[in-house]
Amino acid sequence: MVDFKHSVVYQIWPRSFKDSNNDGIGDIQGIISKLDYLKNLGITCIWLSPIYASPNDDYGYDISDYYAINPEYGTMDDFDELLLECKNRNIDILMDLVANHTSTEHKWFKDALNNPSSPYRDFYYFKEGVNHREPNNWLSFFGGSSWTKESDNSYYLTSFAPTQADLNWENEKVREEIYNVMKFYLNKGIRGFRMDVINCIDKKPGLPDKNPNKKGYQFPDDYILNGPKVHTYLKEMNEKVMSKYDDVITLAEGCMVTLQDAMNYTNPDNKEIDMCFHFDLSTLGYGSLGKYDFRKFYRFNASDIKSITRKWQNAMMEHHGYIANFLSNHDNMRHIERYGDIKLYYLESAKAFALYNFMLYGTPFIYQGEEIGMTNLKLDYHEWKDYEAINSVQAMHDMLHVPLPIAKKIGQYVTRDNARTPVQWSSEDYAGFSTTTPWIKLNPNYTVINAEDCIKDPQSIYNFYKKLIELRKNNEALCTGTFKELNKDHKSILCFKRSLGEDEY
Ligand code: ISL
Ligand code: CA
Repeated sequence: MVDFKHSVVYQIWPRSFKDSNNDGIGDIQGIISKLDYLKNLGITCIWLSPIYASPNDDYGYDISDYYAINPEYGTMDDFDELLLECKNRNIDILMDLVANHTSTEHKWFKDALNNPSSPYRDFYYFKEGVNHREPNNWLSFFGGSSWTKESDNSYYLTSFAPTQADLNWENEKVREEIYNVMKFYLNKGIRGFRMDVINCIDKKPGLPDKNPNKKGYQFPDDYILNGPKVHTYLKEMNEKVMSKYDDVITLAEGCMVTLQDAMNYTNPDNKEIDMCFHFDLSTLGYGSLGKYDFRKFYRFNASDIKSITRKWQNAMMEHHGYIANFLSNHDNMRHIERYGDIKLYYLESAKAFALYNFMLYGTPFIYQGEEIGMTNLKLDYHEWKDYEAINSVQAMHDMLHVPLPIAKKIGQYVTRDNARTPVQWSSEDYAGFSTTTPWIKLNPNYTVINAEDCIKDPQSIYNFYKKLIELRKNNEALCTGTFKELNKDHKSILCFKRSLGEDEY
């Protein structure tokens, strides 16, 4: 067992990790078959993106039953087997806790919808419309209104996809239900949770219009992000759930966490959670409306990376908060191309950024495939699977009057599908991921970029990651030592020192 400051976490997005029964969809038995690969890489912990029952409108982030495994991925027995096989190898598991919303297919929501006196209506935000319009002007994260119509003049809040209904955390029964889910999986032996958009669970009371004088949908920003009660709920969750178990690891995900929010969530004195992601790197070059706001042309330079690094590292030194560091995940194009240059410097890009991520203070996360240098695949519009991309392209067209061909080009560049193509295990047919056509297009470069070849080549990206992980695991200074930047004013070189006592890197 390894504590969170000494963990090295590997994110698995199960649908594209490894298919065991050759239906083209990754699954739990597929994960089990690759545990030795992960053990060999040296990781200590897996973060499993959602594997619960789901209609898959948002690939598992729309949960229809927290207590059931998506049959495409296997059964609860398969999951128990995964737990056991991980335990045998001293690998921890973090599950994804998606508690800001459920799928509209969840039995709570269905009851709320079908039965006017259902107690579950208060599990969600149902509200009357205003002047034949939505109850307020909030913009959804995925484009368009945050409200979905129930009937003529009644709506429910859906801050992400229209089939992801926001849960009302004011209702203490909702909180109890979520705590029960957490206990169910902790009792099975998982180590903890990565908490999906957990900074979104406190909505501004009364749900008022954002910027009421402006026209069109407005991003609700501080009306739904990092509200004061997020802290209240996390403290309660800690008291009722985490504190009852030994060594639980918790990680908050949520876009637009400010430095102060993050420090407050993770300061151990506050008894909330252990660590937090920030998105300052992944949102570099975005306009104020987020990923699909192309008005800054996704441009940035080395100084931007330096100042973001400085800001977060220094904050942790000063405020006793703690972050997890990542470069790629299932929500963004792969970083090797976003921050690096694969035409001129393929290996160098992968290695330089890996070195950066592993030498920082904060727990390093790896996203499946980055350790073998997988790249983005520019999928044609008709091949897209990502709801966010499909809807945002439409929203760019409708709201900002961007011509569709241009909107699609932007979508192709930033779509989450880029990071969701199947993991390239070998140069065999279907990249050794499956023996049939996968659910999403496979990157044809698997003949040259694949795990099997990487493992054999001592100079490969994979072997570089392996060395970095080993280095980090065996050197306390790299895990808990201080951070000090050395050449602050240099325009392009980032240089810093990690130290603990005499030990300096
Ligand atoms: O992708 C983003 C920024 O690049 C974010 O806006 C992202 O949508 C946000 O951080 C929330 O992501 C999480 O919750 C979503 C789900 O679709 C994502 O996959 C998940 O990581 C809703 O559950
Ligand atoms: Ca399968």
